[in-house]
Amino acid sequence: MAFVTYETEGAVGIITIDRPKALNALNSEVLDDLNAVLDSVDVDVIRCLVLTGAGEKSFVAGADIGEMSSLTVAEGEAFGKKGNDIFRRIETFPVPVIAAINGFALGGGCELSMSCDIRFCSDNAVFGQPEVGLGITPGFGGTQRLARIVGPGMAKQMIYTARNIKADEALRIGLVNAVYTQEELLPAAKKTAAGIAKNAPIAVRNCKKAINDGLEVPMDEAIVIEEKLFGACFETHDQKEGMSAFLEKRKEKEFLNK
Ligand code: DAK
Repeated sequence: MAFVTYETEGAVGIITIDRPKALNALNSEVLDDLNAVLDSVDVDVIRCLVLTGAGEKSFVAGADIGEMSSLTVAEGEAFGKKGNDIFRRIETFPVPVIAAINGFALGGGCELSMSCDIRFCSDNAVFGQPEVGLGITPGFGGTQRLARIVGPGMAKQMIYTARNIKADEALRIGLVNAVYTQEELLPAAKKTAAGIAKNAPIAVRNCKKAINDGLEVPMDEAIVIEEKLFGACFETHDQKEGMSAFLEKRKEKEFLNK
């Protein structure tokens, strides 16, 4: 793949968008490569993913403006669907995905980070949805996910003004979970990913699904979603192992993802 690399460290997979000449902007090829990398993740082995951008300046500086500039209405819709399908795939991916945002996260870059479960950023990170300044709306889920993450008032302010915000403000409004120096960012993301990977994988997956699916429906239905996914953990090897370890007062647990 030309624009996306994938490596593993134990049960953690690290996906890097690697198109630094264009500040990792998302063109169709990058999106295709990202989709192909997700196809290649062995979710029987990998228990958490980290998604980052190559270089020290940018996570993803948005959808590729050059490619978008001459799209017809039909092509624009198709491009939006391509991105949306991949971002939704990340959002619903069986294992958690941590975005390690190492610089610009503008437009499609901010939207990509918001499709991840957890966002960490470096102190030079810049977030924004500049689309209305380009004559378009956010097209990769920005109007929907930003409002859900930071609330409608703040999302509307960011989107209508097209104003960028820095890492400290992103932290203050809850767009990111934590801010690190550039050097500390990737190690911190990997450390958190490794911590997640140590826990019972079926339980972690079910938590992701319960939170995601539950947020889409009224509370009475959400509680039923939780009940089902809670129940589904029982009779698994990992539920028995986790509880046996507690009862036998031993620290070592061997979670087998079954
Ligand atoms: N697209 C293409 N190339 C980009 C790019 C982008 N988004 N961002 C940067 N680049 C390229 C620059 O053109 C430049 O290329 P060369 O001129 O060297 O060939 C190279 O990356 C370095 O950029 P700069 O020279 O501009 O670097 P600076 O440090 O001076 O500035 C910057 C960095 C991030 C502030 C600046 O590059 C910038 O403002 N970039 C554009 C940021 C932006 O507006 N991003 C949002 C894009 S809009 C939809 C689907 C999707 C979307 C919308 C609708 N549907 C189909 C419904 C999503 C839209 C967006 O994401």
